[in-house]
Amino acid sequence: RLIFFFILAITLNSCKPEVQPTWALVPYPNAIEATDGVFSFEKGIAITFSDPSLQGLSEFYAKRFSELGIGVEAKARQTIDLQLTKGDTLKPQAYRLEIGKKKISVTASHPQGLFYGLMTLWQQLNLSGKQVIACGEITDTPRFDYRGFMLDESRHFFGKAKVKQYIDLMAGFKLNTFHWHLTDQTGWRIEIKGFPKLTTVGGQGNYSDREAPAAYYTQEDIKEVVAYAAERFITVIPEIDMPGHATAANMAYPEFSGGGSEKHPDFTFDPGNEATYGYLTSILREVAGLFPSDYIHLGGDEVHFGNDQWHHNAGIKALMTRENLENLVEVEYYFMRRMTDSLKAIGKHLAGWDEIVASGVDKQTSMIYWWRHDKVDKLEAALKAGYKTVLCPRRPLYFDFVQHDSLKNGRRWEGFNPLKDVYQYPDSTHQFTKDDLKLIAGLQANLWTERLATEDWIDFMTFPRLIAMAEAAWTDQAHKDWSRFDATLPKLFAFLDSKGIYYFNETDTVHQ
Ligand code: TNX
Repeated sequence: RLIFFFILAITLNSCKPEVQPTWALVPYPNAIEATDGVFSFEKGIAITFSDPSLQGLSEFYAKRFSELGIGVEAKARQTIDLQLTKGDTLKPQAYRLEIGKKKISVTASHPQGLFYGLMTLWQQLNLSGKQVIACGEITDTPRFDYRGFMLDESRHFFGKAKVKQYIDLMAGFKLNTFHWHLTDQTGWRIEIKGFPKLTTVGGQGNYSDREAPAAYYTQEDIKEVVAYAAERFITVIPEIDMPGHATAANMAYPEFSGGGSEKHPDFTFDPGNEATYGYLTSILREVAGLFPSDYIHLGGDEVHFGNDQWHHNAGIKALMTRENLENLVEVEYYFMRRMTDSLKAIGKHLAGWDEIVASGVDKQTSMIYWWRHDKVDKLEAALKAGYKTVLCPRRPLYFDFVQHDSLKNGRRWEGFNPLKDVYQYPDSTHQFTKDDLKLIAGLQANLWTERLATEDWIDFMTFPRLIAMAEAAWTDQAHKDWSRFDATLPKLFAFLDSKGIYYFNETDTVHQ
């Protein structure tokens, strides 16, 4: 009996208290080592740094910590020291966090890495609801460089305040790219000074209400959002969809319309009209001036919906003869190559949906967004050709799809997109080779808003799935753990409650 207790005592002792529950972190870091003791924020902290370029970053976090009731002084016994290392092996987004009892050191090779290191601390405080955190060392680097979210504001317009709220939440979970779908059939949402009717006429109406007054972002609004995102190390990639999904623009300037089909009238720009290229290039020049991003997304999707009238277009016929193009798909590709040249002249690279894979656009600089999950051959073709590729397959990364069988408002297509599928992507679906992984930039969730008219609805479709995607994009396959993530959900829900975000909770009994 005595021996039994002796063995039990030894066993209990060797199973030191579980470390994991004290780290309330999403995305979960790729290496954590706990040490004894705690660091307390209770008596206030100082944020110290020697590199003057870190002033803005330290002020950003001084504000964040103050919001949590923590005193941030110039001098305090407890310090968070920010270090930028030169010539370190740390990648720009990586960070090292050494949490001692009196001092925390955050080290990175780039301010973005420091931003994530500090975000880890902020999140630990936020999700634990305490001002005391465990000591330890975290060395962390994202699995994928690109971690994105796309919002469609053409079908419904949500406005600056909502977009900033999402950008802030994205930053909280270390996402770094906001893909802003600003133009489509329903509405043109970005002011272009050279063509004012794009917004005053093309900005009218939304998917629920064709009579709604024009809603759009002025160039000042855009600059404000881009700066807000930049402060959070989020790149904003604008999408100006072409040659399809152009109906709103064509309402404003019908002279550049290539027509459409019965179901999708005026769906395309006219590739057979030389003036179209100049028109679109001047639009893109203004867009380029507003977004520091290397890429502008030119869509390129679903052109077949609207090219019925291309068969009868004399300009297109002449173009085909002149350029030796055999069919309308080649016309589409020709258009994309021309517009890529325009982008190049403006100093930007092309991003586009997977329809453009075979177009022959520059493989060194263009980026493909693979969305047609049922066409894996398009993904394979993109990788084989050597294109940098973002994975945003409709299943499971389209958030206009419902996330539970009990839900009615939202899409389904051979199934739907539950939280767990989002979390387990891409490992559940693909086995990528090392060479593939060199080309895969990362993951992105897309929120199309045909059926989502209100802020509550977009929240409900986005959360908590976006947080699951954030972990799928950051945390290595070996460190992903669905049950750990699932167990963190109550904390995440409390956090979302504190931000006034409406979300889907599978354990609720009543939905919608
Ligand atoms: C396809 S994804 C589209 C969008 C729709 C979406 C709805 C893509 C490149 N085009 O225009 O909104 O499906 O799920």
